[in-house]
Amino acid sequence: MTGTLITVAPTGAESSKADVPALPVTLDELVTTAKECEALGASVIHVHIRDDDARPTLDQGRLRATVSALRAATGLIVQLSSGGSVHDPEADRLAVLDAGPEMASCTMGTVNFGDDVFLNRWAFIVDLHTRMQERGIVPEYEIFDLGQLTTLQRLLDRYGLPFGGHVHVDLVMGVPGGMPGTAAAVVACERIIRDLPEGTTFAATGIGRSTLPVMLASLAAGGHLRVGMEDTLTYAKGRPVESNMQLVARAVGFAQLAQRPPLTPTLARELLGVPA
Ligand code: KMH
Ligand code: ZN
Repeated sequence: MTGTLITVAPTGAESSKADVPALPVTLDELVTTAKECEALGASVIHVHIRDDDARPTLDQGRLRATVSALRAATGLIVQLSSGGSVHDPEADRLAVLDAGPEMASCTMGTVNFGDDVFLNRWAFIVDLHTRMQERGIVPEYEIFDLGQLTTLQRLLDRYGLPFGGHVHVDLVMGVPGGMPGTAAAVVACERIIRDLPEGTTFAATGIGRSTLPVMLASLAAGGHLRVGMEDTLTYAKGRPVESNMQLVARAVGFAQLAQRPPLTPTLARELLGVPA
């Protein structure tokens, strides 16, 4: 498949609505954003949700309502974050799978995360992976550092392929504490990804100012793209991001220039092994 999978990560768990008023935090804001990003060319939405005070939450009722609202209003593949925020306990992160997403993220190791620690013990990773296999949820393996690709290899060797049989990883680059958001790091990851099961695909996102180099390097290396206000709040020097749509539109433009136009949600489902 020669197109580009474009995932939008519109909200995240790190930025506050007070600091970033354009961040979609209510269900209405999220659904509107999702529809507009789909119309522009996104095919997957990576979802973190907020409570009534716009604080990150993993509330089960809200997660379920979010999944059904996004599925009713769009054709996007709905991927819930099992990463949550650095403060969320493992039990709540595992319970995200109970909300019935088609996909969920699954981070492949512990990483320093700015001044915090994003904890992902091996036993927790195994739990997430095997529960997703049992429930028919397709994982996206989040990779914050090079060695986490080796952890993924070990996971697949010991516990088998994910539901759907296709392996898809997302390189989250430029987190303070993780791998750098550089073209050299994208290429280094791509070399290791070749040792993963045949057909493994990857997307990449660069946090902050690494957005552009990572996006260009990923396209050049045959990878896909994740963009959004979870990762990027500055569009260009001195220009705050106005909306998630602005970031998706830029990614679509680069993908078209690279002669790899955005995949529709239907083609994205085929690629990732997500049932229609
Ligand atoms: N919010 C970060 C601590 C994921 O969504 O799976 C973790 C994160 C990864 O965003
Ligand atoms: Zn996330």
